[in-house]
Amino acid sequence: RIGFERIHTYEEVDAYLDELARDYPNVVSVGLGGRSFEGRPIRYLKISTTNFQDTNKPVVMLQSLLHSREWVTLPATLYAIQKLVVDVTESDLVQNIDWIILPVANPDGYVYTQIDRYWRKNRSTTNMIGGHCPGVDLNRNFDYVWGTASSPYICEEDFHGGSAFSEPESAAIRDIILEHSSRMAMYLDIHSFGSMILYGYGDGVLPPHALHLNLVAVQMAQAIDRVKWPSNKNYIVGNIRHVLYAASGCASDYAMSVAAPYSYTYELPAYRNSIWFDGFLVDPEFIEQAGFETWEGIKVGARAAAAAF
Ligand code: 0X9
Ligand code: ZN
Repeated sequence: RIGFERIHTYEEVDAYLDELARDYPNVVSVGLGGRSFEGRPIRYLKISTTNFQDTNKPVVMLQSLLHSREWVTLPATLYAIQKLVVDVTESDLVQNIDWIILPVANPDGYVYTQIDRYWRKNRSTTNMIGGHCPGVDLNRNFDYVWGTASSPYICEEDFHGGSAFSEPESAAIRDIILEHSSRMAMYLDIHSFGSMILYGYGDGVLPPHALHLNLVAVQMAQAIDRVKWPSNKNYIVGNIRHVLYAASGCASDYAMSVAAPYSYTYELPAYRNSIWFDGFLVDPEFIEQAGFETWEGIKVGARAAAAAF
């Protein structure tokens, strides 16, 4: 069991995954997606009441910490694990859906944020010039219109890397997506902050089912708004390019293009007391609330995606 009084470290999460696999061997197993640039295992939870390998159930994939400074996204996926595996409060969600949950999508970056809190990218040194500017923005490194709305400059926060999937972390996520592409109904890449549910594509081109994407996102947003922290603003829903900015090589766009019809970038709110806030930092009293609110949205989205599967 893991608490929500603080945000846990990479090592703690890693140990927790093993603990779950030990305590719930019939529903939980741990997958190894490969290794990060610095060699850390990229491990994810597979949750299935039947055998994960041979079933036709839809899969919902949740992911957090692709951007390492977006700490509050971690308790959001851990909360989902808690509800699906430990509490099992909504048994239909585990009966009808298989889940893939990747809590630390960028392990090296996350470990590095313990000393440099605002680090966003991974820690790859491949492109450094004169020992400066490590790191690739993993959410610009996927193969969907790669390199068209991102930075070619190594020091920029949205540096896209040498080529699509040049980074072991994005390649590992690609492989997880592809392995389950035929039954992936929903992919949620959880980020922060801004209170938004965004869908592709990052160049502003809408997929044929955009109205469905929008409808399900609105339903998710409404479910969250009903229970949200009162001083936080309502969620905004829309195409990334239309409501925020153009972005290429995003994980959620890649997932939608090859696998999941319902694919979103979920931007959690900033959870702070002070109005002089920095939205990447999280006041501890909001950690469980963040998990709870996000879960309200995930439930609605997962049920809709599974019903349409
Ligand atoms: O820019 C990003 O990577 C995301 N915002 S963040 O502040 N967390 O960095 C939004 C990406 C959304 N992209 C697509 N839906 N394509
Ligand atoms: Zn992000």
